[in-house]
Amino acid sequence: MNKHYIAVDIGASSGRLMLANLENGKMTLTEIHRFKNGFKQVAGHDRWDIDHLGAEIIAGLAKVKQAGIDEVTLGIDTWAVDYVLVDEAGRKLADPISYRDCRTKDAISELTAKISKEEIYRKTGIQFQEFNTLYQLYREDQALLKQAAKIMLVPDYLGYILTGKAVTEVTNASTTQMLNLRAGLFDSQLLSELGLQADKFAPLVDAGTYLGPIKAELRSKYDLPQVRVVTVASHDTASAVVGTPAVGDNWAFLSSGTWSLLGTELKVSENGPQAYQANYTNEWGAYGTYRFLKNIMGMWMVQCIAKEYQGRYSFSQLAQLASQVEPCQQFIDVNDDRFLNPPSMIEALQAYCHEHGQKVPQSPGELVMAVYSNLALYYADQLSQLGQILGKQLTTLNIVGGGSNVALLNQLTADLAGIKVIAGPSEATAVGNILVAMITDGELADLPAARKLVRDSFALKTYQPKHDYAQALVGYQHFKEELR
Ligand code: LFR
Repeated sequence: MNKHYIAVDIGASSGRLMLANLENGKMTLTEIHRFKNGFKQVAGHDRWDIDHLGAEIIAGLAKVKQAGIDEVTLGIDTWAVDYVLVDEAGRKLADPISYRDCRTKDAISELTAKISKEEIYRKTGIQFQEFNTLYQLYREDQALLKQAAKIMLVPDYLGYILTGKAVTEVTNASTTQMLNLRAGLFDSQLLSELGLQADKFAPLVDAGTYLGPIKAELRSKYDLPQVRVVTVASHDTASAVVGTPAVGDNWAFLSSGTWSLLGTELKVSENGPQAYQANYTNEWGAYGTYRFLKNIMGMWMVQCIAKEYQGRYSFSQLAQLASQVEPCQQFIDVNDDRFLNPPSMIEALQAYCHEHGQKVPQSPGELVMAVYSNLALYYADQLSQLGQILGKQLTTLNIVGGGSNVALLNQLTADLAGIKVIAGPSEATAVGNILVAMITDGELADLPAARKLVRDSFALKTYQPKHDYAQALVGYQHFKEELR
């Protein structure tokens, strides 16, 4: 009988349950349920509605049962760094605060006055981002933190409400910037800076660990199928990298969603001085790998623009309008902090261009082209830096995730970076989530076999460099130097 696999994949703007089957050596994916996600100001902070996410997973599972499926294996992945504080009785103490909330402003400089940046990077190999769990916990309400029996990262918490079993999965836990690269455990010095002990976290487990069956009471109350929950690579980016159809050793990946995560997979971490200077991160991957990458502002900027136009334009309409505008008309540092959570992205972009004496984009097409051009310029710049740090020539860029559907951006990236781009699958995160569950079940041998299955199952599109933007690249380099 065919086994059924479900990926619960929740990003910052939407979540979905995807059903996968293996047939004739190919994976097929069907979307069973989709729902919105987002944070809202509640009790003074931007918060996620975690109960809503739990309820949507249940609603999706009820649909699975209605489709006549009685037994599934399920994995959960979400964005990283955010956590739920849970009391002794297993109840959440508050809705989790979003990493985009401004509470962590200046927390890096405060904490690193006590323990240096170099030391933290040497220990963890993780990039400095104000939103890392380390700084969120540093700013946490101390009374609430004291009351908490456990600190659970978001996907671990969702697994916990389904099964009653609590773990801390390492691909996601590494993004806290609190794991020690060498010891493979929470770093005791960093914990003590926060006044915490390691037992505030559930035991660490690797991606690909069986968690448990869904609680019987949930099954009977909501008429759900039998569900075996597997702890997969619970960080969405870790799952996306597993689901990247890469071959050979000279590939880079770009996981393109709310964030653009650009990097490569390493077997040995790289936390030397160059990586530190460039603020590259060594997030732990499935099967002993590392995601050596950089966070780039990503589709978030376009999502915000689309929202401001109140749904008048779809993403493909925006891309169509942008394609009528000449690229690279202004240089913007897309990773400027002001774009992290501005009241208006359109105004933030326009103010940036105005301040830097650049042409101010006005129409939706101009705004989106300004974003796409500067994402692609950033990618090109980072790809050459990545090659330099690792001392190797990267020859292929695999773009995966929802953003891999934007042909205009794929071509611009191939042109500006002078690299072959292979786009797809757009559902790499759900695919990677399921691949780890399949390996755990012995349906697939290992990571190379899993990636071969991705290549055999999904249509990929290749973009070769076509246009010469040498002048734009030189202009961008000057601009970046001036910013330094
Ligand atoms: C992508 C992602 C990134 C992480 C950011 C915040 O969805 O997980 O990898 O840096 O969200 O959690």
